[in-house]
Amino acid sequence: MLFVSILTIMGLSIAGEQSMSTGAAETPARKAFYEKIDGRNLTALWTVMGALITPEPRSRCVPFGWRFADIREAMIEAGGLITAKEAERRVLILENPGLRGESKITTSLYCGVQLVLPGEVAPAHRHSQSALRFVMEGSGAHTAVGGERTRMEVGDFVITPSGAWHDHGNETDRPMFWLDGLDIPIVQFFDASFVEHHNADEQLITRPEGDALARYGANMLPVDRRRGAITSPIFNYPYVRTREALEQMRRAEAWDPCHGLKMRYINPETGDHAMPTIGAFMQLLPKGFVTAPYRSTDATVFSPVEGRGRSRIGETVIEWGPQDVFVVPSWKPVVHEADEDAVVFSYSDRPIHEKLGFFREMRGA
Ligand code: GTQ
Repeated sequence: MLFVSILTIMGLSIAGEQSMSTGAAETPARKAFYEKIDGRNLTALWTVMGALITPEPRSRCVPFGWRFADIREAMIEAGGLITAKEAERRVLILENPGLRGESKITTSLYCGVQLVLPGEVAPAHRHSQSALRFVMEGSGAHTAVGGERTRMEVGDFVITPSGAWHDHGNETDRPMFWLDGLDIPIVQFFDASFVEHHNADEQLITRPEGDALARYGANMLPVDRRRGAITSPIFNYPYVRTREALEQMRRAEAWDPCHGLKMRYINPETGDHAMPTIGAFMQLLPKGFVTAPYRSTDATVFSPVEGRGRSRIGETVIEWGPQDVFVVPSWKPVVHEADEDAVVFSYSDRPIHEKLGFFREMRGA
């Protein structure tokens, strides 16, 4: 007898599949048994094993893209409805269509777009979650971390370490938009969330602007500094530097078939990723470049800074331009195609995959 069921196990829907991973049929006696043990909070492994231990990643996260113009329009409307101070953070969450209601763009990562209007302050707080900012529009609004302010420009990669006080402000005359990438679902999974609110809207500034970058981002380290922290001491990786490095490297014409030219942001004290839970990357795809198919276990969020093109993710094709956001789920093959020189930022949970031995990638398939 073919047993067809619709099961939802740990949020994983399996429709029309044999529920018994062993292929064992459901007899009346077995069914009665399952019902009996269910009342004791017991479940027979052989009825769920196939859904738990899968031959390859099966994710509810789906390929999807958001147009910046659409996000921007909604953000401006939000700007008329609530202040940054009242909201604490005026952010619209980019929710994966396969994960609605969970505040997730991938199974393990959060993505939002934050707006700070001229004259506003997003008040100081600190939390267990680590955050990255990727600047989308505006010039010169600031964030403060560790007693230092940094003014932000489009394409800058800015980080807020776990447990660090941070507040944002905009003393310019233009709105500022940035993408927020946080490890909220990871902290949630481990039930490890703490937050504190500062007694002042803005933290005390104790260091001159640019101090961290000079101290840690000039291929030198303070002489007596011995061991690096798990998060990079640099908290703004300016786009001008990143762009210049990519431009210099392109002259070598050493393209990776799957990535074009792809670099990862590092913690200069350890050589590891800049953040413990989130890996961040910037890649250059020259005009006309079509990548070889690539898949990896780390579901990845992409946001182009410059250029236009499209990405085929499995059967889904997503057209993209500057500041759009799209997501490639775990183990879905992706092919990128650049119509113009394109510079594309991305982030994923790769540091965790690597440390726990889960990371796998496949090139050309
Ligand atoms: O800027 O501190 O998108 O705490 C979500 C939570 C941004 C932030 C978010 C946050 C922040």
